[in-house]
Amino acid sequence: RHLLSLLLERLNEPIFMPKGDYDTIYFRVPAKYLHPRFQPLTEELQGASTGGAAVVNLPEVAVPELGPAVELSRFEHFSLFIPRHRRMAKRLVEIFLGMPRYEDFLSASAFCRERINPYLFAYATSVAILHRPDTRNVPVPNAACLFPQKYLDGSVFPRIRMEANVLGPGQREPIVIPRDWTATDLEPEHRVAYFREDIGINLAHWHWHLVYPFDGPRVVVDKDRRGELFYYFHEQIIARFNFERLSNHLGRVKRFLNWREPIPEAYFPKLNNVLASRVWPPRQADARLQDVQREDQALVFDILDLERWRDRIMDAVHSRRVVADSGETVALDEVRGIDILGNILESSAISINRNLYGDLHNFGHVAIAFSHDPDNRHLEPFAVMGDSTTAMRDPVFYRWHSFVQSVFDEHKATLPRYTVDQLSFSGVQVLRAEVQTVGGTRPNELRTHWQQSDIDISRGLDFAPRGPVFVRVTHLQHVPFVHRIQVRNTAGGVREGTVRIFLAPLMDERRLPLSFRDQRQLFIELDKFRVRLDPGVSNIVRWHNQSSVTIPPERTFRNLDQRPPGPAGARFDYCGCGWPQHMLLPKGTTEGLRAALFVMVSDYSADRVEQPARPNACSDGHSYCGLLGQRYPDRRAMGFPMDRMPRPGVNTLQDFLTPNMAVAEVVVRHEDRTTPPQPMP
Ligand code: CUO
Repeated sequence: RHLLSLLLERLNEPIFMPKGDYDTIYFRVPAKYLHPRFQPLTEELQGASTGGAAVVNLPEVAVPELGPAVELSRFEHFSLFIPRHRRMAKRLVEIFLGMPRYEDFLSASAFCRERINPYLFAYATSVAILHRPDTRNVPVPNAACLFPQKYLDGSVFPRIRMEANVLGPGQREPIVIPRDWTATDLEPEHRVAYFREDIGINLAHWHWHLVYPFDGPRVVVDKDRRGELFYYFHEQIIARFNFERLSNHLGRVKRFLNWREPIPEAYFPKLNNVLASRVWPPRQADARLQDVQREDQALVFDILDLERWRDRIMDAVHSRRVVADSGETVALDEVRGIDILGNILESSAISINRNLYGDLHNFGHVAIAFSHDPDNRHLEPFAVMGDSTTAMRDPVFYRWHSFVQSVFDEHKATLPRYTVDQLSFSGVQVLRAEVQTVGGTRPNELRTHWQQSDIDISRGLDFAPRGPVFVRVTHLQHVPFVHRIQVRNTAGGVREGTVRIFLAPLMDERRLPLSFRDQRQLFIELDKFRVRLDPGVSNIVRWHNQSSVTIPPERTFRNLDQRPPGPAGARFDYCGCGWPQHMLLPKGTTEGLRAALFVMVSDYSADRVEQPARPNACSDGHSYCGLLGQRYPDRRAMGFPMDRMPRPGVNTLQDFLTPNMAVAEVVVRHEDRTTPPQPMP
């Protein structure tokens, strides 16, 4: 087990308490590292027997001034959306990145662990692990294992403590969390709660924001096309959520446009902040946003500020240029426009002009998150929308992000349409595309059902007996399937192509055919990969779990440092960013939801990005996450070829097709059965 991971476990227990699943590691640190409350114990601790546990002596390092990072108490929530917290996180990340050697980083972490808010500490340490060259092979611990209280029903914890205190590791049984634990179907939005509250989806979102922080030292923020990836990842989340809604007879999400109107969607998260023994505040139906006056968070802004930023950004989009901080005008063109706009709108620390365009998306999260107590009169912390770990649970997340997407769409609508020439791949035709479900009798039928998985949350349980304690959750799953694609190459030589596979619903909420204009925005990416095309006909076979969108289930449900490391660069590298495999497909319906499977093979010589191959670049989920420490591995605009308005004369998906594309009609059929937990590596 990795020492850094041990430092991130059970963060309310002081460092000198034994670590590891069975108390096998004991950290001995300089007395001055300890919390002042525990320093009188120093002598006792130095002489104490470690009961056979391995002792790790951490050398004393000179830790620079922690500055603002110590201002957040142990018992508060931490959120990057709040500028005061961003400054704390930035300072801490700077300190960790600045430690010359790995051992110094480890020791500085131990020092900070005793003084810093646990969520802030875990965030900064995880960012540093991802960005230090010497910790490339260190797994970033699974946040659901460290902080189960941000993912699981609060009522689990007393039950699990009882289990762990009374029964030994061999006798414990998983605590079963039912599928419906936050609401009932009286609330229509609850029909898609399994998506909003999915552990894997929430982990993917948390991890994405860990890999692409919008604030922090420049090396952490300033990454290739990060603004565009912010656009694309969230665009895909909305498309996937809409697909899920159509699978449950709900209309597509309504954008949250008028911020003075009440929000009809309520949300009662039932999460406990066990570190602080506080619940996450709910939001009643018809709550209204108000001006935020949270002096406690050094945070004061008005709804009018949001509206002003929105209008300025819209002006920029429609005039196709932005004004940089320096006063210089920069075009929002087809190459860099979306990236510049993404950084402005989010906003990130590399926004071209934060004074003018503000911090719209982040402050929208904050305004919604404080709607229950905007001036701190009740001393309530922010709600789930205030933390990227929990934000996706709330129905309003999707309404807010649909608004954000609509600004990006306005920009995309100003760009030239793709011409037939830009879409084609000369000499290459896709003859046929289909999917085959394992055990299925008909082609082009995808199948989903429910499945249980166990997750060990013992590392998130402070002051509890050691050894694994499992909770059993129920989530969506699909039956394994394979893509079969037939491609003919008559170009007169070997060619290389990029296969791009998308899926979109065929019918809208009224069960009428979707126009291509609308359907275009509902395509979810299923896979993208490179192929070699020999002259003649190639038969391409691609499995569901090879998808460039997803990560394998063990990365969602396991803390990966528990398993023996695989060969470097192998499939089981330690990267948690990516969509969970079990949520690759929408649920579909019992009668079978009709959908369009779209397959395109583009010319790899135009897609290719020149860069040295690098082991452990976290390549599994690259469609939504890019490659760690490298450029985004596809030169085309993200979402290509569905990202722009279609050329004139194209009214249907069929009209859109060029010979290197094919469409198959598929159905996604859901069976209401639940399978037991599957063994994982
Ligand atoms: Cu991911 Cu709003 O950006 O939560």
